[in-house]
Amino acid sequence: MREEKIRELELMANTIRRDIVDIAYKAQGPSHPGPALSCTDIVTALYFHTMHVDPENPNMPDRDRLVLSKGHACPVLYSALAEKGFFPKEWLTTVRRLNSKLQGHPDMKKTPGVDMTSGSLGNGLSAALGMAIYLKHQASPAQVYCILGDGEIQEGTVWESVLAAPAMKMDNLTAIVDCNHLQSCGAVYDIQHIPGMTQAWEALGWNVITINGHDMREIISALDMAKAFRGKPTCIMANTIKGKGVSFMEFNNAWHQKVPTEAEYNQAVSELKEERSCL
Ligand SMILES: Cc1ncc(C[n+]2csc(CCOP(=O)(O)OP(=O)(O)O)c2C)c(N)n1
Ligand SMILES: [Mg+2]
Repeated sequence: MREEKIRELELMANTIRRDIVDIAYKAQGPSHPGPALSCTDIVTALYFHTMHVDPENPNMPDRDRLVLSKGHACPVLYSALAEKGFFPKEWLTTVRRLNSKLQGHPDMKKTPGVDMTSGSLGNGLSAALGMAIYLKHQASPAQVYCILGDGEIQEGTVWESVLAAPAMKMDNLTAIVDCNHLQSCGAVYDIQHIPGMTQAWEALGWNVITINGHDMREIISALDMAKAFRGKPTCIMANTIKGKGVSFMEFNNAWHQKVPTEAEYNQAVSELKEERSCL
């Protein structure tokens, strides 16, 4: 991929990070900035490089689908959808407000472009698998992507789909695990670490690719490989940093769902100040 395209994607990720910080400051209540910032580069690559979607026709039958299984990170999804043109950017100032189309967790009945309602952790991969089975049955070229948290995969329901998808050879399904090493109450390692997690997915029949989830070249190349891979679903293990991009939010789990003060908001915005080129 050309250097300019990578740079454009990085600048878009920066714009989306600014939106996330803005939402965190203006939303009615805590909006999970840390979890959104850890998967910003991945969501940017999906919407601005990989996924075939049409903002004018959000329900297009052959569109690629994204299930944000870690639904609490929805500010990143709302920003990407707004930047892509699914709805006006002004909506981003209404997150979590009464009667807003942008609620604290994604709602497919309220928000154009949201493919699956989520928020109750552990359910997204089964929904994504269901979509993949349907699309294959329709001989559709569409791909299904599902972003899971590394704490979320402690949920037993996730593993039913981890077992079922390879048995059904669902090569139109890509799971992306946002490995930021933290969950809401502390470090994944201290709470319920899954030893040999990569090998576990591999042993159960997945094509596993491990990447740095903030390196746009690695993300793009993994997504391209996943799309081309035949016979097995792909799992991208993305090593990330919770709060990535804002110095005082990085690695700091207080930002799982904290609202910034005015001074914190201003500092975050100044750290993310960078002009965006036209995509
Ligand atoms: C079934 C269920 N239990 C508990 C919660 C509350 N909850 C919200 S975020 C979170 C931690 C998730 O950690 P992880 O999956 O690692 O995502 P991260 O925030 O690190 O991106 C929890 C327990 C929930 N949303 N759903
Ligand atoms: Mg996590």
